[in-house]
Amino acid sequence: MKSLNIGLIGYGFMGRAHSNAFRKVRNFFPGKIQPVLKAVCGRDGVKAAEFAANWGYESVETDWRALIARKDIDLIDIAAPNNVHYEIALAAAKAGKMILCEKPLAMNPVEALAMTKAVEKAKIANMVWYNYRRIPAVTLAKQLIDEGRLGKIFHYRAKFLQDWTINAEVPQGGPGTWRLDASIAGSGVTGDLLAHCIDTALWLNGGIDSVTAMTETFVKERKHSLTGKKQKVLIDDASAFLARFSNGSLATFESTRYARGHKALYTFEINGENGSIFWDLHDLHRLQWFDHKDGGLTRGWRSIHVTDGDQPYMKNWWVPGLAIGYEHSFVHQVADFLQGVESGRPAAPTFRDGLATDYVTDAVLKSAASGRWTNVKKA
Ligand code: SOE
Repeated sequence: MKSLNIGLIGYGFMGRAHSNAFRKVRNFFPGKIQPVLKAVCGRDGVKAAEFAANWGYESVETDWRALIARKDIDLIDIAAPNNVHYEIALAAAKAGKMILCEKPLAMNPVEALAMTKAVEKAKIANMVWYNYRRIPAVTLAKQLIDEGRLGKIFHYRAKFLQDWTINAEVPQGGPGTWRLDASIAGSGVTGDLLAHCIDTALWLNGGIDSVTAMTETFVKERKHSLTGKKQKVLIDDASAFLARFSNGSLATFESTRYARGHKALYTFEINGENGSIFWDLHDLHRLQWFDHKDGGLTRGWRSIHVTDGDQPYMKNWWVPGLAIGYEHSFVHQVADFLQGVESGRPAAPTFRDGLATDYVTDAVLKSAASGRWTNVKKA
Protein backbone atom coordinates (compact mmCIF):
# COMPACT_ATOMS: atom_id res chain seq x y z
CA MET A 1 0.00 0.00 0.00
CA LYS A 2 1.37 3.40 -1.04
CA SER A 3 0.66 6.41 1.19
CA LEU A 4 -0.83 9.63 -0.19
CA ASN A 5 -0.24 12.43 2.29
CA ILE A 6 -3.12 14.88 2.45
CA GLY A 7 -2.80 18.56 3.36
CA LEU A 8 -6.28 19.95 3.94
CA ILE A 9 -6.87 23.72 3.84
CA GLY A 10 -10.04 24.79 5.64
CA TYR A 11 -11.83 23.13 8.52
CA GLY A 12 -15.44 24.12 7.97
CA PHE A 13 -18.39 22.07 6.72
CA MET A 14 -16.48 20.83 3.66
CA GLY A 15 -13.29 20.14 5.61
CA ARG A 16 -15.36 17.71 7.68
CA ALA A 17 -17.03 16.09 4.66
CA HIS A 18 -13.66 15.56 2.94
CA SER A 19 -11.88 14.30 6.07
CA ASN A 20 -14.63 11.77 6.68
CA ALA A 21 -14.23 10.56 3.09
CA PHE A 22 -10.43 10.22 3.33
CA ARG A 23 -10.81 8.23 6.55
CA LYS A 24 -13.54 5.87 5.34
CA VAL A 25 -12.60 5.25 1.75
CA ARG A 26 -10.29 2.26 2.21
CA ASN A 27 -12.61 0.56 4.70
CA PHE A 28 -15.16 0.23 1.91
CA PHE A 29 -13.28 0.66 -1.39
CA PRO A 30 -10.03 -1.34 -1.40
CA GLY A 31 -7.15 0.03 -3.47
CA LYS A 32 -3.39 0.43 -3.63
CA ILE A 33 -3.15 4.04 -2.41
CA GLN A 34 -3.92 4.92 1.20
CA PRO A 35 -4.79 8.54 2.04
CA VAL A 36 -2.98 9.72 5.18
CA LEU A 37 -4.30 12.74 7.10
CA LYS A 38 -0.93 14.49 7.34
CA ALA A 39 -1.83 18.11 8.07
CA VAL A 40 -4.75 20.49 8.37
CA CYS A 41 -4.29 24.19 7.75
CA GLY A 42 -6.44 27.05 9.04
CA ARG A 43 -5.77 30.63 10.14
CA ASP A 44 -7.04 29.99 13.68
CA GLY A 45 -4.41 27.62 15.13
CA VAL A 46 -6.55 26.64 18.13
CA LYS A 47 -9.52 25.67 16.00
CA ALA A 48 -7.26 23.90 13.52
CA ALA A 49 -5.69 21.91 16.38
CA GLU A 50 -9.15 20.94 17.68
CA PHE A 51 -10.09 19.84 14.18
CA ALA A 52 -6.85 17.86 13.83
CA ALA A 53 -7.50 16.08 17.14
CA ASN A 54 -11.06 15.24 16.19
CA TRP A 55 -10.29 13.89 12.71
CA GLY A 56 -6.84 12.44 13.30
CA TYR A 57 -4.60 14.84 11.37
CA GLU A 58 -0.96 14.41 12.38
CA SER A 59 -0.05 18.11 12.32
CA VAL A 60 -1.36 21.66 12.02
CA GLU A 61 -0.34 24.65 9.89
CA THR A 62 -1.69 28.19 10.03
CA ASP A 63 -0.17 29.39 6.73
CA TRP A 64 -1.15 27.55 3.55
CA ARG A 65 2.14 28.54 1.92
CA ALA A 66 4.02 26.63 4.62
CA LEU A 67 1.77 23.63 4.01
CA ILE A 68 2.45 23.67 0.28
CA ALA A 69 6.21 24.01 0.93
CA ARG A 70 6.25 20.78 2.96
CA LYS A 71 7.97 17.88 1.22
CA ASP A 72 5.84 15.35 3.06
CA ILE A 73 2.56 16.59 1.50
CA ASP A 74 1.45 14.93 -1.77
CA LEU A 75 -2.01 16.38 -2.23
CA ILE A 76 -3.52 19.76 -1.38
CA ASP A 77 -7.24 19.69 -0.64
CA ILE A 78 -8.75 23.17 -0.96
CA ALA A 79 -11.80 23.38 1.31
CA ALA A 80 -11.38 27.08 2.05
CA PRO A 81 -13.72 29.84 0.76
CA ASN A 82 -13.86 30.62 -2.96
CA ASN A 83 -11.69 33.75 -2.96
CA VAL A 84 -8.54 31.77 -2.08
CA HIS A 85 -8.95 28.82 -4.46
CA TYR A 86 -7.01 30.53 -7.25
CA GLU A 87 -3.89 31.55 -5.34
CA ILE A 88 -3.65 28.26 -3.49
CA ALA A 89 -4.20 26.14 -6.60
CA LEU A 90 -1.55 28.00 -8.60
CA ALA A 91 1.00 27.62 -5.80
CA ALA A 92 0.13 23.94 -5.27
CA ALA A 93 0.41 23.21 -9.01
CA LYS A 94 3.78 24.95 -9.12
CA ALA A 95 4.93 22.75 -6.25
CA GLY A 96 3.76 19.66 -8.15
CA LYS A 97 1.09 18.65 -5.62
CA MET A 98 -2.11 16.89 -6.65
CA ILE A 99 -5.12 19.13 -6.03
CA LEU A 100 -8.70 18.57 -4.96
CA CYS A 101 -10.67 21.83 -4.98
CA GLU A 102 -14.07 22.73 -3.55
CA LYS A 103 -16.72 24.08 -5.91
CA PRO A 104 -17.13 26.46 -7.61
CA LEU A 105 -13.64 26.15 -9.02
CA ALA A 106 -12.98 29.89 -8.95
CA MET A 107 -14.40 33.39 -8.42
CA ASN A 108 -14.63 33.93 -12.19
CA PRO A 109 -13.71 32.15 -15.45
CA VAL A 110 -10.43 34.03 -15.85
CA GLU A 111 -9.16 32.50 -12.61
CA ALA A 112 -10.71 29.13 -13.48
CA LEU A 113 -8.95 29.03 -16.86
CA ALA A 114 -5.57 29.90 -15.31
CA MET A 115 -6.05 27.19 -12.67
CA THR A 116 -6.98 24.65 -15.35
CA LYS A 117 -3.95 25.52 -17.46
CA ALA A 118 -1.68 25.34 -14.39
CA VAL A 119 -2.72 21.80 -13.38
CA GLU A 120 -2.64 20.57 -16.96
CA LYS A 121 0.83 22.04 -17.54
CA ALA A 122 2.12 20.54 -14.30
CA LYS A 123 0.46 17.20 -15.24
CA ILE A 124 -0.92 16.74 -11.74
CA ALA A 125 -4.05 14.87 -10.76
CA ASN A 126 -6.90 17.32 -10.13
CA MET A 127 -10.58 17.22 -9.32
CA VAL A 128 -13.42 19.53 -8.26
CA TRP A 129 -15.71 18.43 -5.41
CA TYR A 130 -19.01 18.28 -7.28
CA ASN A 131 -20.15 15.44 -5.07
CA TYR A 132 -23.74 14.95 -6.26
CA ARG A 133 -22.63 13.04 -9.38
CA ARG A 134 -21.72 10.23 -7.03
CA ILE A 135 -25.00 9.74 -5.23
CA PRO A 136 -25.77 6.21 -6.51
CA ALA A 137 -29.20 7.19 -7.87
CA VAL A 138 -27.63 10.05 -9.85
CA THR A 139 -24.88 7.78 -11.17
CA LEU A 140 -27.59 5.30 -12.16
CA ALA A 141 -29.35 8.09 -14.10
CA LYS A 142 -26.10 8.63 -16.01
CA GLN A 143 -25.90 4.91 -16.78
CA LEU A 144 -29.46 4.80 -18.11
CA ILE A 145 -28.89 7.87 -20.29
CA ASP A 146 -25.59 6.52 -21.63
CA GLU A 147 -27.31 3.23 -22.48
CA GLY A 148 -29.72 5.29 -24.61
CA ARG A 149 -32.76 4.28 -22.56
CA LEU A 150 -34.27 7.77 -22.69
CA GLY A 151 -33.73 8.16 -26.42
CA LYS A 152 -33.61 11.71 -27.71
CA ILE A 153 -33.73 14.14 -24.81
CA PHE A 154 -36.17 17.04 -25.05
CA HIS A 155 -36.16 18.64 -21.60
CA TYR A 156 -33.87 19.13 -18.59
CA ARG A 157 -35.33 20.77 -15.48
CA ALA A 158 -33.31 21.45 -12.32
CA LYS A 159 -33.85 23.29 -9.04
CA PHE A 160 -31.83 23.86 -5.90
CA LEU A 161 -33.94 25.54 -3.24
CA GLN A 162 -33.02 26.67 0.27
CA ASP A 163 -34.48 29.13 2.81
CA TRP A 164 -31.67 30.01 5.24
CA THR A 165 -31.15 33.69 4.33
CA ILE A 166 -34.74 34.96 4.41
CA ASN A 167 -34.15 36.68 7.76
CA ALA A 168 -32.61 40.10 7.00
CA GLU A 169 -30.65 39.88 10.28
CA VAL A 170 -28.45 37.06 8.90
CA PRO A 171 -25.09 38.84 8.47
CA GLN A 172 -22.76 38.70 5.50
CA GLY A 173 -19.08 37.72 5.82
CA GLY A 174 -17.30 35.69 8.47
CA PRO A 175 -17.42 31.96 9.22
CA GLY A 176 -20.66 30.33 8.13
CA THR A 177 -21.96 33.44 6.30
CA TRP A 178 -19.11 34.18 3.89
CA ARG A 179 -21.38 32.81 1.14
CA LEU A 180 -23.32 36.09 1.39
CA ASP A 181 -20.23 38.26 0.86
CA ALA A 182 -19.53 38.67 -2.87
CA SER A 183 -15.87 39.52 -2.27
CA ILE A 184 -15.38 36.04 -0.76
CA ALA A 185 -17.98 33.96 -2.62
CA GLY A 186 -17.83 35.53 -6.09
CA SER A 187 -21.56 35.16 -6.57
CA GLY A 188 -24.58 34.00 -4.60
CA VAL A 189 -26.78 31.05 -5.43
CA THR A 190 -25.52 30.98 -9.03
CA GLY A 191 -22.03 29.85 -8.03
CA ASP A 192 -23.05 28.07 -4.84
CA LEU A 193 -26.15 26.08 -5.80
CA LEU A 194 -26.81 26.36 -9.53
CA ALA A 195 -23.19 25.30 -10.07
CA HIS A 196 -24.15 21.87 -8.67
CA CYS A 197 -27.17 21.65 -10.99
CA ILE A 198 -25.03 22.71 -13.95
CA ASP A 199 -22.24 20.24 -13.20
CA THR A 200 -24.74 17.36 -13.05
CA ALA A 201 -26.52 18.61 -16.18
CA LEU A 202 -23.35 18.90 -18.27
CA TRP A 203 -22.41 15.40 -17.19
CA LEU A 204 -25.83 13.87 -17.92
CA ASN A 205 -26.91 15.87 -20.95
CA GLY A 206 -23.80 17.40 -22.56
CA GLY A 207 -22.86 21.02 -23.24
CA ILE A 208 -24.99 24.14 -22.89
CA ASP A 209 -24.82 26.60 -25.82
CA SER A 210 -26.75 29.64 -24.57
CA VAL A 211 -28.71 30.97 -21.61
CA THR A 212 -31.07 33.76 -20.66
CA ALA A 213 -31.27 34.53 -16.96
CA MET A 214 -32.71 36.66 -14.21
CA THR A 215 -31.36 37.20 -10.70
CA GLU A 216 -32.59 39.09 -7.66
CA THR A 217 -31.13 40.29 -4.38
CA PHE A 218 -34.08 40.46 -2.01
CA VAL A 219 -32.26 41.85 1.04
CA LYS A 220 -30.26 44.82 -0.21
CA GLU A 221 -28.13 45.51 2.89
CA ARG A 222 -26.80 43.26 5.62
CA LYS A 223 -24.51 43.81 8.56
CA HIS A 224 -21.00 42.53 7.85
CA SER A 225 -19.98 40.18 10.65
CA LEU A 226 -16.34 41.31 10.54
CA THR A 227 -16.84 45.11 10.39
CA GLY A 228 -20.17 45.26 12.25
CA LYS A 229 -21.38 47.78 9.62
CA LYS A 230 -24.34 47.50 7.25
CA GLN A 231 -23.07 46.96 3.73
CA LYS A 232 -24.69 46.58 0.34
CA VAL A 233 -25.37 42.94 -0.54
CA LEU A 234 -23.73 42.14 -3.86
CA ILE A 235 -24.61 38.48 -4.25
CA ASP A 236 -27.63 37.05 -6.07
CA ASP A 237 -30.20 35.64 -3.60
CA ALA A 238 -32.17 33.95 -6.38
CA SER A 239 -31.24 33.02 -9.92
CA ALA A 240 -33.22 31.37 -12.71
CA PHE A 241 -32.34 30.70 -16.30
CA LEU A 242 -33.47 29.07 -19.51
CA ALA A 243 -30.89 27.16 -21.50
CA ARG A 244 -30.40 25.48 -24.85
CA PHE A 245 -28.24 22.36 -24.80
CA SER A 246 -26.05 21.41 -27.77
CA ASN A 247 -28.16 18.23 -28.23
CA GLY A 248 -31.22 20.38 -28.96
CA SER A 249 -32.93 19.96 -25.60
CA LEU A 250 -34.41 22.90 -23.68
CA ALA A 251 -33.83 23.50 -19.99
CA THR A 252 -34.96 25.48 -17.00
CA PHE A 253 -32.79 25.96 -13.90
CA GLU A 254 -33.79 27.71 -10.67
CA SER A 255 -32.14 28.32 -7.33
CA THR A 256 -32.87 30.49 -4.35
CA ARG A 257 -32.25 30.81 -0.62
CA TYR A 258 -35.78 32.23 -0.20
CA ALA A 259 -37.97 29.16 -0.75
CA ARG A 260 -39.52 28.93 2.71
CA GLY A 261 -39.59 25.35 3.92
CA HIS A 262 -36.96 24.01 1.53
CA LYS A 263 -33.56 23.26 3.08
CA ALA A 264 -31.60 21.68 0.24
CA LEU A 265 -34.19 20.66 -2.32
CA TYR A 266 -32.04 19.74 -5.27
CA THR A 267 -34.17 18.07 -7.94
CA PHE A 268 -33.80 17.34 -11.60
CA GLU A 269 -36.08 15.85 -14.21
CA ILE A 270 -35.12 14.74 -17.70
CA ASN A 271 -37.69 13.93 -20.37
CA GLY A 272 -36.69 11.85 -23.35
CA GLU A 273 -38.47 10.25 -26.26
CA ASN A 274 -38.63 6.81 -24.57
CA GLY A 275 -38.54 7.64 -20.89
CA SER A 276 -38.12 10.14 -18.10
CA ILE A 277 -36.04 10.41 -14.95
CA PHE A 278 -36.63 12.37 -11.77
CA TRP A 279 -34.33 12.70 -8.74
CA ASP A 280 -34.71 14.53 -5.43
CA LEU A 281 -31.90 15.12 -2.92
CA HIS A 282 -34.38 14.92 -0.04
CA ASP A 283 -35.07 11.32 -1.11
CA LEU A 284 -31.60 10.71 -2.47
CA HIS A 285 -31.54 6.92 -2.61
CA ARG A 286 -34.50 6.78 -5.01
CA LEU A 287 -34.52 7.30 -8.77
CA GLN A 288 -37.95 7.86 -10.33
CA TRP A 289 -38.06 6.25 -13.75
CA PHE A 290 -40.74 6.14 -16.43
CA ASP A 291 -40.27 3.73 -19.33
CA HIS A 292 -42.69 4.20 -22.22
CA LYS A 293 -41.89 0.66 -23.43
CA ASP A 294 -43.56 -0.86 -20.36
CA GLY A 295 -46.84 -2.62 -21.14
CA GLY A 296 -49.91 -0.38 -21.01
CA LEU A 297 -51.50 -2.13 -18.03
CA THR A 298 -48.60 -1.48 -15.65
CA ARG A 299 -47.01 1.51 -17.34
CA GLY A 300 -46.24 4.25 -14.85
CA TRP A 301 -43.52 5.93 -12.82
CA ARG A 302 -41.28 3.44 -11.02
CA SER A 303 -39.48 4.38 -7.84
CA ILE A 304 -36.15 2.55 -7.89
CA HIS A 305 -34.66 2.08 -4.42
CA VAL A 306 -31.01 2.33 -5.42
CA THR A 307 -29.49 0.03 -2.80
CA ASP A 308 -28.86 -3.16 -4.73
CA GLY A 309 -25.38 -4.57 -5.30
CA ASP A 310 -25.90 -4.28 -9.09
CA GLN A 311 -26.43 -0.55 -8.77
CA PRO A 312 -23.58 2.02 -8.70
CA TYR A 313 -21.29 1.89 -5.64
CA MET A 314 -23.75 -0.17 -3.57
CA LYS A 315 -21.96 -3.53 -3.53
CA ASN A 316 -19.24 -1.86 -1.42
CA TRP A 317 -21.70 -0.89 1.35
CA TRP A 318 -24.31 -2.92 3.21
CA VAL A 319 -26.88 -5.43 1.99
CA PRO A 320 -29.64 -4.68 -0.55
CA GLY A 321 -32.35 -2.45 0.91
CA LEU A 322 -30.08 -0.56 3.32
CA ALA A 323 -29.57 3.03 2.23
CA ILE A 324 -26.55 5.29 2.39
CA GLY A 325 -26.51 9.11 2.49
CA TYR A 326 -25.00 12.48 1.61
CA GLU A 327 -21.55 11.89 3.09
CA HIS A 328 -21.07 8.76 1.03
CA SER A 329 -20.99 10.78 -2.19
CA PHE A 330 -17.69 12.25 -0.95
CA VAL A 331 -16.36 8.78 -0.13
CA HIS A 332 -17.19 7.70 -3.69
CA GLN A 333 -15.49 10.77 -5.08
CA VAL A 334 -12.26 9.98 -3.22
CA ALA A 335 -12.49 6.30 -4.25
CA ASP A 336 -12.82 7.29 -7.92
CA PHE A 337 -10.09 9.91 -7.65
CA LEU A 338 -7.65 7.37 -6.18
CA GLN A 339 -8.66 4.81 -8.80
CA GLY A 340 -7.91 7.45 -11.45
CA VAL A 341 -4.46 8.06 -9.97
CA GLU A 342 -3.75 4.31 -9.82
CA SER A 343 -4.94 3.61 -13.36
CA GLY A 344 -3.72 6.81 -15.02
CA ARG A 345 -7.28 7.45 -16.26
CA PRO A 346 -8.25 10.63 -14.38
CA ALA A 347 -11.68 10.71 -12.76
CA ALA A 348 -14.03 13.61 -13.49
CA PRO A 349 -14.94 16.36 -12.77
CA THR A 350 -11.45 17.66 -13.47
CA PHE A 351 -10.55 21.35 -13.31
CA ARG A 352 -11.46 21.56 -17.02
CA ASP A 353 -14.95 20.26 -16.20
CA GLY A 354 -15.13 22.80 -13.35
CA LEU A 355 -14.14 25.49 -15.85
CA ALA A 356 -17.04 24.42 -18.10
CA THR A 357 -19.44 24.94 -15.19
CA ASP A 358 -17.88 28.32 -14.41
CA TYR A 359 -18.39 29.37 -18.04
CA VAL A 360 -22.10 28.60 -17.68
CA THR A 361 -22.48 30.47 -14.35
CA ASP A 362 -20.59 33.41 -15.86
CA ALA A 363 -22.95 33.48 -18.86
CA VAL A 364 -25.93 33.31 -16.45
CA LEU A 365 -24.71 36.32 -14.46
CA LYS A 366 -23.88 38.26 -17.63
CA SER A 367 -27.27 37.49 -19.13
CA ALA A 368 -29.05 38.56 -15.92
CA ALA A 369 -27.15 41.86 -16.04
CA SER A 370 -27.76 42.52 -19.74
CA GLY A 371 -31.23 41.01 -20.10
CA ARG A 372 -30.05 39.20 -23.25
CA TRP A 373 -29.51 35.62 -24.41
CA THR A 374 -25.80 34.91 -23.88
CA ASN A 375 -23.59 32.29 -25.51
CA VAL A 376 -21.59 29.97 -23.26
CA LYS A 377 -17.86 29.60 -23.87
CA LYS A 378 -16.57 26.07 -24.47
CA ALA A 379 -14.02 24.78 -21.97
C1 SOE B 1 -24.91 26.07 0.87
O1 SOE B 1 -25.79 26.10 1.95
C2 SOE B 1 -24.44 24.65 0.62
O2 SOE B 1 -23.77 24.20 1.73
C3 SOE B 1 -23.52 24.60 -0.60
O3 SOE B 1 -22.36 25.41 -0.40
C4 SOE B 1 -23.15 23.17 -0.89
O4 SOE B 1 -22.31 23.09 -2.00
C5 SOE B 1 -24.43 22.39 -1.13
O5 SOE B 1 -24.13 21.06 -1.42
C6 SOE B 1 -25.35 22.46 0.06
O6 SOE B 1 -25.58 23.82 0.36
